[in-house]
Amino acid sequence: MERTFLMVKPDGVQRALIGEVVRRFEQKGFQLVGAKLMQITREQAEYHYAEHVGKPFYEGLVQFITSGPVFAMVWQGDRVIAISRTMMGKTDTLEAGPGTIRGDFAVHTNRNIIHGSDSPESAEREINNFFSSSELVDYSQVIQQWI
Ligand code: RTP
Ligand code: MG
Repeated sequence: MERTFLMVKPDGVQRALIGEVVRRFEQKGFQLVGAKLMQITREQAEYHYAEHVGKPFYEGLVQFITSGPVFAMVWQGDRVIAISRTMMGKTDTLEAGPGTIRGDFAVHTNRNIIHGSDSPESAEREINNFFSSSELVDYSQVIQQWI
């Protein structure tokens, strides 16, 4: 079962969009396996955005992502990495279509509500940056199915 790291960024938390984001992924059919509201450290942010070091937007990006609480999540399901990127919409909000999270809620590319892993390698790396294994549930251990 594929897993991905998704995060409601500080703008999304402040705009009260946590529930809206969670609702979309639940209704799509993915399973939430871990979640927490947290203030990320400068070190975590630098590790998370290491691929962007040296780009003109890097420093602003790190400042933004550490500027307030984020809602960090791990979701699982078939092709969840690619499908969640489609549900998020394009990075450039001009190209993020209606019906996507960024298309529906974001105007500026650097205030774009949500992060999602872009590959299996980045998903593993990002999950480990924000969660310990004890914070993730294993649904195969569930004894009774209620739904
Ligand atoms: P994210 O990592 O946050 O999920 O976003 P992404 O994959 O869609 O985009 P990425 O290329 O990884 O860029 C990370 C964040 O940096 C900001 N950005 N600004 N040209 C620009 O001004 C520019 N390019 C990227 C965006 O806020 C993007 O989410
Ligand atoms: Mg990215």
